[in-house]
Parts: sequence; structure tokens; C-alpha cells
Amino acid sequence: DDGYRLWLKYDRIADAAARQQYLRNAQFITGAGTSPVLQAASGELQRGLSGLLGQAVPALATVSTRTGGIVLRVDKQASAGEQPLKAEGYRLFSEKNNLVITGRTDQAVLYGAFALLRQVQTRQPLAGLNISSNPRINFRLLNHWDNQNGTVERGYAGSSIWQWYELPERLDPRYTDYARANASVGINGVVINNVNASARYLTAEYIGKVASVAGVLRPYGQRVYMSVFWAAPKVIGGLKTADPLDPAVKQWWATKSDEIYKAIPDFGGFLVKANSEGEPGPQDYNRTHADGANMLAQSLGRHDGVVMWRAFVYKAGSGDRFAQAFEDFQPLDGKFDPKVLVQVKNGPIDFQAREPFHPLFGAMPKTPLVLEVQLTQEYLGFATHLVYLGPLIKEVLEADTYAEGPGSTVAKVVDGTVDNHALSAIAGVANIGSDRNWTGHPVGQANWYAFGRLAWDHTLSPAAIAQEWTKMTLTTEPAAVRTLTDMLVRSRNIYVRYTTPLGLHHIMGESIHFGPQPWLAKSGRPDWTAVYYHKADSIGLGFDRTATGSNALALYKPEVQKQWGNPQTCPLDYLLWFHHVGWNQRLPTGRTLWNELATRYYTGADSVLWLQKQWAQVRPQLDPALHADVAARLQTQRKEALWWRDACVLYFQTYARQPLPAPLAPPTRTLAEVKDLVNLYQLK
Ligand code: BDP
Repeated sequence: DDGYRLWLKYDRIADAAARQQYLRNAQFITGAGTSPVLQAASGELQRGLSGLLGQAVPALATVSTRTGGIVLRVDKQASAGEQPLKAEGYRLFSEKNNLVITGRTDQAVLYGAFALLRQVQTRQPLAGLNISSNPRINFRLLNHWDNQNGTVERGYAGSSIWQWYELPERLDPRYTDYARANASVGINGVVINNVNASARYLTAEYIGKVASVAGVLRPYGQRVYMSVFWAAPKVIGGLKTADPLDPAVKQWWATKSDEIYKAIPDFGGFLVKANSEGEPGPQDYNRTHADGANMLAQSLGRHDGVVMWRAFVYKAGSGDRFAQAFEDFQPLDGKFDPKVLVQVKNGPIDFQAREPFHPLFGAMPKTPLVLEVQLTQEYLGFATHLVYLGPLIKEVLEADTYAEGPGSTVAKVVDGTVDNHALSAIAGVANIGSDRNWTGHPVGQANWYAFGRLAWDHTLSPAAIAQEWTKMTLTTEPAAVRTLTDMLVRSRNIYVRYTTPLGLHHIMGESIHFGPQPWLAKSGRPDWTAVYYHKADSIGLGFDRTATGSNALALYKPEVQKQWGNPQTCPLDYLLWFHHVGWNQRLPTGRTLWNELATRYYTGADSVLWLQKQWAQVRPQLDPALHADVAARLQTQRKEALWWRDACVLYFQTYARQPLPAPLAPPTRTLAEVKDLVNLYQLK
């Protein structure tokens, strides 16, 4: 199995009796009519059911009076009992011995079709079915950090799937399979290019290319969006300025929007990274982020699109980086055009293996906020570490901002319920590329899958999602499903343990963001070093962000401050995010900080052995090629976990100046040797 089919495998169900049972409800498909979206739904059902049930399931051209089949029905009045159906919400139910997939729109029926296939793939019964589901967030987007030259920023799965040089003439069949995969998990939009954007996408040539991709994605309910380069009016428009208040600049964007919508009538809108990490932006003209975002939103005019303006900003040398996006954006709350959403990363620094939720969530009630999570494993071991991100995404969704009292979770801020926003969005930075299996690490597929499922319904549990994915992708054998689900669910905490336990952060290799480099003390700017973040000294470890330190903790509501403000009660997962803790300070585990830190590095690295053992156990149930692939990657993971462990333990020991607690055996290499390893790694 080369992994290309992802979770849409549709291999024949081995148990003949089960196949017969399903066939009773799936003898034919009817009701698709001619709409491209319904045709896609019907086509997928036909393909999926024929494969799973081992015999052709025909799609009937006309609505039939036969029973025992699947009926696709768009019904503007469709509802689901008490819970009204939203435009994309679906309902599956039995009616006169048929299974009806209904919803108010074609797209809803498409999602329903995938839900029905999921029932069969996970071996749930179809008879007597009555389920309905609404998406909780409107725009559920993948953000591709793909460049026009085919490279992918922070991509670890080959090059970009978009073959710009071949477009618009040749449409790679992969685009269709990509759209199918997205639709199957409820994703409904795609930002096609890197946030560090090239102006080239806004040329007539590239608009035509993007339009051709949009044409392939459209039947699967995927809208296309673009990242824009702020200075485009200068670079390709011949203007002298990109000042958002300049009439010629406004006119340029309005004309450009019209041109895009002419080519792509359902274009979704723009994503903007401005005045961040060297990108140009409105602040170059002494204008605010709101000035820029609003001008762009107004350029959309009557067109049905939005502007997602990123809040990922931090300036060199101006206090704690943790607080900088907040300081720039929070005062702008209430100043944005109704078509603007502000896109905020899950945490205040940058996609670390664990971060406290970003303090902007809950602090901008008048502005719809997009939650941005990263599926590509920039800081989580690239494509060699097995890390299932369901728990990471869920952790931020469930975090309580207390913005409107208890229960004001990030999920409810983002889905619009806390502040009554009509617009809501969530974005996952894609982890896919041209690798045959899309994600490099086969388990990376689970992260794409989990993102979509949580974007649709953030109340789902990461364990349930892992189980679904496992059954659809790897095996349905119950014991193996249990073992694999367990591995997936624990994998993220294991990674945190051997890389950044107890709330350490940003101690990875410079620029490459791979491997350990806690000793990094000089870089282009202080907040690109490691020592800026861990602040190890002879007294202790960690970044004091309480009132005695940077006071960034004060950005949170008092209830949150209370939980995290006291080192005695602060959850250990966040301890060193907020406190400088003495090496001999006793933690609730009964161990001193130094002993706990060392223990976590060791037990974390040893847990990779556990992952390897679990993986070995399921070998008989798994495809041999896929099994061997992950087994090999786990070997690399073990090696790199030891590398992290040794580097961090030896380095922090130079400050703690104590031996490792028994029974931990000291590393067999010296700090100098580990440093050399990292230096070699970073040779150009
Ligand atoms: C950082 C990445 C950088 C991105 C940036 C961003 O290292 O490549 O461009 O985030 O999100 O994590 O804009």
C-alpha cells in the first residue's frame, strides 16, 4: 500500500455476511441529477460502496421507486429535529427501506455522502440510521505554504502538489483526489499559496492558473483563496506606493478583485501576512493593520469574499515576544471592516509542541478570530516523528479564556458563539506535498484528517477521531485498532517529554527548527535564540512572565492568571512558560525541578521504545510496506529522541550542577560531542 488513497481506501470488506448486510441498504444510488457537486457525491458513493461491498452499486439516472438504495435529496426545508440544519449540515435517515442523504444544499449532501461511507468504513450499521451533523465553523481551510517555484515553506513531504508550470492546460489528477480528501473530512476551502507571498499570483497569468485549479476543486465544495503580497501594487501594478489610504492603491485592489472574481466567481478571499518577519505592510506607511485589512476588504466590494489578516507579528527588541501580537492587535478591536477576520496562531510564540492559548482569544470580542494551527511538523520532528496532533488541536480548542465567564473556550470564541459573530473560520497549515503518500510520514495523514474533523465539529474527541482514521486507513481488527489508537493519542505528550518538557519552548535548532540547540545565544535577533526563552541560570530555569518578570501573564483574564500565576498551582505543562523555577524547587510530583526535568527527558525518550513495541505488535494486521515504512521512521525517532535528551540534559546540567537522579544513567557522550552533531547538521 503506497498510502496514496489516504483514508478513502474502499477495499472490500472481508466478512461476507457484513457485506450482505450493508448491501441490503445500498443496492443503488439515486437522485444525483446533473449538479456537479451531487454528481461528485454520487460518484464517490458508487466508487466507495462498490469497493467496500465487492460488487457494482449502480447510480440510477432517474429517481426510482425501487427500495433498498441510497437517495440523495436536496431539500431547502431539510431539518434535523430540534437542531436546524445549516447550509452545509446533513442528515442521514431511513425512509421506506431507503437511506436518504439530505441537506439544504448540494454541498451538504456531499458531506452526508462521505459520512455514510465513513459509517461503512468504520463498520457501523446502516439500517435504521438517523444521524445529523452541522459544521460549527463556517470556513474550514487548509493554508498551503506553497511557493510558485514548487517548494513548500516548512514542507516535509516533497514539493508542492500544484504544478504551476503545467497549469492551466494540464490538470494533475491529484487535484481531484486532494479535493475528495478535503471534502471527506469537511474542509471547504484552500489558501493555495504561501503567506510569504509572491506578487506573481496576482498577475493575469496566475489568476488563470488558479482559476483552472478552482474548477477542479469546485465540485467538491472547495473554495480557493489566495495569500497576497502587500506591495503588489508597486511590484506588478507600477504604482509608487502600497499605502492603503492612497486612492490609486485602493483602485488597484478593487480592479484586481474584479479581475479575480471574473475568473473565479466563488473566490473565497485573501489571506495576508503583513509587517511580519520582513514582509511589507501598511505600517510601512504609518498605517495600522486595520487600515490595511479594511482597504482590502472594501476592495472586495459586492463580491462574496473575506480578508483573513494574520496577527503573527513581533518586532525585534521590544519586550517579551509573547505579548507583541496582543499589543499590536488588541487595541484595534472594533476597528475592522465586517468582512475582516483576524487570524491568530494557537499560541503566542510559534507552533511549539505545547503552548498556552494565544491571549488574543477572548480579548477581541468585536472581531471574528480565525484559529490557525500547524499540521506540518515544523517544530514537531518533521516527517520522522510520529506525532498525532488531535490532542494538541483539542487542547487549544478546549482552553477556557473566561472572556464571558467560565466556558468561554477558544472553540466558542472561534465558532462565533461567545460574541455572536456570523463569520467563523479555522485554518490548518497543510502538511501535504508531492510525496506519493501525501504527508511523508504515513501518520501525518491522521493530522490532516483530525484537523478536518475538529474543524467541522470541535466537540469530537481526538481519541474517537484517531480510531476512525485507524479503521479507515490501517486496519479494522479490534485489538490492533486499540493499540494504534493508544499510540496515536499518547504520541504528542511523548514528543513534548523528550523535547520541551514542563513548558520549555523554542530551544530547537536555529532556522531549520529541527533538533535541539538550547545553547543558542546569538542569532539575527534575540528572540530567535534559545536562551531568550529558557533563561537557565545558576538559580533555575524558565521565563518569568508574572508581575516580577515580563508580566505577559496579565494579558489573560484574572481566572487564567490565577491558575497559571502561582508556580505551586500552575499546571506542570505550562510551568516554565510563566515561571523561573529554582533547580531544587520541589514540584507536585515530589521531585525537584532538576530531577523532574531529567526524568521527563529520559522517560520521554524511552517512550519511543514503547511506540516501537506497539508498532511491532500490529505488524500482522498492517500492510507490509506501510508497516516497514513507519518502523523505520520510528528508529530515526528513537535516535533523535536520544539526541534531544542528551543535548538538553547535558546543557541544563551545566546550570543545575547536580548529578542525574537515580536510576538515570548519564549520557554516553559529552555536551561538546552533541553540539558538534548539531553543527554538522546545520552545515550548508
Ligand atoms: C514560522 C515559520 C515561517 C513562517 C512563519 C509564519 O518558521 O517559515 O513563514 O511562521 O507563520 O513558524 O508566517
